[in-house]
Amino acid sequence: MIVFVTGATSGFGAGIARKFAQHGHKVIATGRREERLQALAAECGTNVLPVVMDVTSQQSIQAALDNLPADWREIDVLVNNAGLALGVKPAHEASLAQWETMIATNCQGLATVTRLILPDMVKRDRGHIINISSSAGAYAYPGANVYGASKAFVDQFSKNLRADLAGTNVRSSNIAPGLAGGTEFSNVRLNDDAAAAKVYEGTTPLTAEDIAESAYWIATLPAHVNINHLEIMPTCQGFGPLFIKRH
Ligand code: NDP
Ligand code: 8X3
Repeated sequence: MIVFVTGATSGFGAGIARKFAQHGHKVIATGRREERLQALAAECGTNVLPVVMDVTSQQSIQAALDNLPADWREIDVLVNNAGLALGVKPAHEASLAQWETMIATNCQGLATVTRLILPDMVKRDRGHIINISSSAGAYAYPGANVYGASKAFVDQFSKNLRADLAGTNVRSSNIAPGLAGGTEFSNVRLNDDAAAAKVYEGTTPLTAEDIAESAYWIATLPAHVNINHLEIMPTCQGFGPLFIKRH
């Protein structure tokens, strides 16, 4: 298979790229940090093609696709993983610029990459879109405001792709992970490495390898099987009570 992974410079995306490459698939590993992509390609060998791409720029995505070598063009699996949370302030104090970046990356970017890759999948009547949303798309928590809403977009977009792709052999799946450590997610969100490390203190969170395992399983099921939605949490994570203000 040819697998196109967004956000392969770190965390889940790098884990997913490694997993598919280790199993002999060709991986187009994309992201903004070129040196990370080069290191991944050096580690994994010729199965990994490093391609610099910013999902917030349609021009960058189009250039990445236009410049693919001839034998890397028939993308079988698109893993829409690139994404980020910025900040944990309540909505009335949050940064508008950070909100814009999250929407541009997690919603607009994911939709644009999909729109530019999907037509060829439909033409070939073969392909698979695997989106990475989050438990934050389904469960509200303080400070998740736009991040959680952007992941709810990913959940619903994944389902609506299923509706549009009905009658084709192109699959659409959504993975919604809960707390996952060993990635740069909290470093980016909090912009403070010490605070980021504290998020995982005393927990055994999900890992990039766990998510890669799930993505690989979803993509290698028989062609007639479509996993619509897969919610995964670490065993240490559960549900809290609804908040009640008492006077
Ligand atoms: P990381 O911060 O480790 O990885 C994020 C990746 O997204 C990086 O490779 C980064 O690459 C890429 N990215 C960010 N902005 C852009 C952009 N504009 N263009 C291209 N690539 C971009 O985090 P995780 O691996 O933890 O997160 C991966 C996905 O999983 C995200 O969508 C996140 O929301 C989601 N998620 C994470 C969870 C967690 O607890 N860790 C749980 C649930 C979901 P670069 O900066 O080089 O461009
Ligand atoms: C990342 C998981 O709980 O930090 O999407 O929002 S959480």
